[in-house]
Amino acid sequence: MADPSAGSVRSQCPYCGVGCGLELLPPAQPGQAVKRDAEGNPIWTARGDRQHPSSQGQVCIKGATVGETLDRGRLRDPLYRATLDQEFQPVSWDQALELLEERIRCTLAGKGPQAIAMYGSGQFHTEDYYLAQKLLKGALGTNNFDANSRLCMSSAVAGYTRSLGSDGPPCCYEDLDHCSVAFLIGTNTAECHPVLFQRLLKRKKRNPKDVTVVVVDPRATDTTKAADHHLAIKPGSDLALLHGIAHLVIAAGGVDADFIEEATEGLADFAQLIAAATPARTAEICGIREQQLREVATLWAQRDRILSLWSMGVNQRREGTAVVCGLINLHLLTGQIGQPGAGPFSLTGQPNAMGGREAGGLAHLLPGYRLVANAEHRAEVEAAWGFDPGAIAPAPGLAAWQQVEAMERGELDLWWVAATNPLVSMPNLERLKRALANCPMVVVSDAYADTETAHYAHLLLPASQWSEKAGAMTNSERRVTYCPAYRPRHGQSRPDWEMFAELGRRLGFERQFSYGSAAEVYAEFAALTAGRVCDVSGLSHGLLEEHGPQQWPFPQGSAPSSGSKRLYGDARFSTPSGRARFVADAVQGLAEPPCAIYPLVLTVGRYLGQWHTMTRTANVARLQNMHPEPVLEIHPEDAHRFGVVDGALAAVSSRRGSVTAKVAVSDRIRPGSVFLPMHWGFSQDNACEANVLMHEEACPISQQPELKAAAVVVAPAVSLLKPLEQTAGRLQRLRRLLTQDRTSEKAASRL
Ligand SMILES: Nc1nc2c(c(=O)[nH]1)N[C@H]1C(S)=C(S)[C@@H](COP(=O)(O)OP(=O)(O)OC[C@H]3O[C@@H](n4cnc5c(=O)[nH]c(N)nc54)[C@H](O)[C@@H]3O)O[C@H]1N2
Ligand SMILES: Nc1nc2c(c(=O)[nH]1)N[C@H]1C(S)=C(S)[C@@H](COP(=O)(O)OP(=O)(O)OC[C@H]3O[C@@H](n4cnc5c(=O)[nH]c(N)nc54)[C@H](O)[C@@H]3O)O[C@H]1N2
Ligand code: SF4
Ligand SMILES: [Mo]
Repeated sequence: MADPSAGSVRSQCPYCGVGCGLELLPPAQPGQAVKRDAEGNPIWTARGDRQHPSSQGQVCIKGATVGETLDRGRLRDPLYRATLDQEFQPVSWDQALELLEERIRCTLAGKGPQAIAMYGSGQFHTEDYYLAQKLLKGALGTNNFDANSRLCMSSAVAGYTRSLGSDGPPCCYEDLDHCSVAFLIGTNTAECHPVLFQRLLKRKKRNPKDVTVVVVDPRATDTTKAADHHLAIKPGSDLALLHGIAHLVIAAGGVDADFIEEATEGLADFAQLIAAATPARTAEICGIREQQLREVATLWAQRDRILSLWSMGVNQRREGTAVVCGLINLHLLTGQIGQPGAGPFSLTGQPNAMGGREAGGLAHLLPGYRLVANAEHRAEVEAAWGFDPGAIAPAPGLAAWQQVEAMERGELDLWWVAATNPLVSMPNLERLKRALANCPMVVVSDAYADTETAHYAHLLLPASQWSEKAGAMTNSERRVTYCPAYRPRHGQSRPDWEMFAELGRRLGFERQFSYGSAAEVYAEFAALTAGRVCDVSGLSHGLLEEHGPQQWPFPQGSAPSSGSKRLYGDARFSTPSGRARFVADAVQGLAEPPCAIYPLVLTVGRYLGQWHTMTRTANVARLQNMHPEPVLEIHPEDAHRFGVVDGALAAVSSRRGSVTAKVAVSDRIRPGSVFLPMHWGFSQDNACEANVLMHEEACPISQQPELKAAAVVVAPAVSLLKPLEQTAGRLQRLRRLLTQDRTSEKAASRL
């Protein structure tokens, strides 16, 4: 019998940061009809790759259906309009790049490089990220490159750096098999990192006593179903909780004195700070019973092999960095780091958020975990890139929301948005929309046509996406996977890195931007990481293709599969003294606490079957059927108090605006809190622009906005409030835009 997997290819799933291995089978399988999506496009079938060490053949519903998302609704040609009230017209790539080049030259000669900014994405491949850095930070002389990772991982980056001296998650997925306590804080792992959650759940089901699961989340979620202890704390009280646990660990003598003595500094200040974090006070601030707190603190004091996992419930806070450091403090106090089953493990959100950090993908970073503010680092990168000394500006560039504020003040001439959809995902959306009106040129490179951000663009550049371009991605456990181009590029689309390289050449940097392939780009990046914490100088596309995914550090000359599972096994950290630091931050709480007018705390998160702004997942019937609409979760007491009824509509209002959504009354959420999903932007049927309600106040250290909490009020509504953008004019324009693409005619007719 013919091998059913003949001609299959291996890659990393392009959705979440678990980074599962996928095996992709061509549309035509021996003896079977060609598989097609609802519009007749041939589709590749995805299944778990058994050879991938991170996921060992497992896959969730998003990964399994990714093949159905790759053709529908795609942007096919470059499109341009001089002003937002005009219709888009197709232009050639040559014209599109000339427009960009002209704008850049004109801005450089006028306002200078600071008037140019790019907002990129953890969904870039590493090669895209790397060349975006080189173009903006090296060639143009502006550090105004930031990414949606600012909304996602920047508190983790800042927290690791403050506590351990460098970014870099020290753990690996195998730790889920070894830990005696899994401490899940601010993560709905079951829905957002499903394959990791299943790995833990399987172990728990096999032998419930083998691992104790603690979940800290104001809501009961699918994740809390596995919990031995669910601490449903008040939103934003995590730091108080962590300090309270530390207080009890010290009181119980549960500290690892040898580890503290040999490997840490700063305990005295920290111990002094948390002396006031008594159990009674902590339980009150967190809104939990003292007994619950004591039980969980006893685990920290007594158990070995404690693994903590966290994501957005921690990072997306005005005190996000402080909470990350507060969690690392507990690991330092108990010596739970660098050993099997132990350590502070941030689960990255996007498939290549990690690669982005390695490639310098935030406004204060340079490739190889280097810092813009460090003169030596700048000189190393300038020399490697072949730019004059001083080419890289010495100050960090504008972080994501600072770019918006700069537009508001009329200081940006060009805002280039690539592989992210900020008109859904950024906070304070109405303010963002107003700011955009002040920017003379907004460029959007996206794989799909009907993104909300496209409505605010002058120039749309069609991007080839995962499966159409070769590149590397790094998952949460520092494992790099080669992702081959196995399908033809859609329409006239081009990989992001190719756009950046061609623009670099057009701007006169022929030598710096001439590459024959993505493999050459990767080779240059990899060489630049030699000797750094995230050393991948021994990796290449060729090695990854031949030997499969590899974990870093992987210095030049390393043998395949010799990458380190864990960092800091020797208890030497990346600080100048080699010691990890206790960080003593006082508790602040929410930036916008509830008040008499807005008495509820809204939190915004995710559903298992939807991915962010739904440009891909809305195309899959199975996923749409799982989550046909956005739903407001509210506790029965609050529903009664505000007069809203299960299944009816409610208006949710904050200081910044209102949205409507269907109500689900549920005692799974804490009284005083309500929940909305982030997914439904204004161009979706059932639009519910949750981020209209959210504020932009951010952690002062990481600049990550508090996207997990805003003060709101809820009231019954009689009809769905349609976002302003859903007017006939805009929809008609979008319909034309979509029909540029033959395969999307049906999508357009749905509008
Ligand atoms: N299905 C799916 N999976 C995804 C994504 C997706 O869009 N869809 N996106 C990926 C990306 S980029 C990311 S960043 C991750 C995000 O992954 P997660 O962080 O797990 O997901 P969220 O739903 O944003 O938020 C997690 C939880 O934080 C809780 N929370 C809210 N406020 C607080 C608080 O004050 N304290 C605590 N302790 N918890 C709080 C919420 O109730 C929620 O259950 O998911 C990744 N995986
Ligand atoms: N209130 C609230 N807001 C949030 C969050 C939250 O929890 N609460 N989460 C935040 C977080 S953690 C994140 S990560 C963001 C996510 O928010 P976004 O980044 O805005 O979400 P996506 O829908 O993933 O956007 C990715 C875009 O890139 C396009 N794309 C896909 N592949 C490619 C490619 O190869 N090249 C190019 N050029 N384009 C491509 C897709 O079509 C899509 O338009 O949202 C943030 N916003
Ligand atoms: S768990 Fe994440 S990486 Fe794995 S298949 Fe699902 S979406 Fe893809
Ligand atoms: Mo994210």
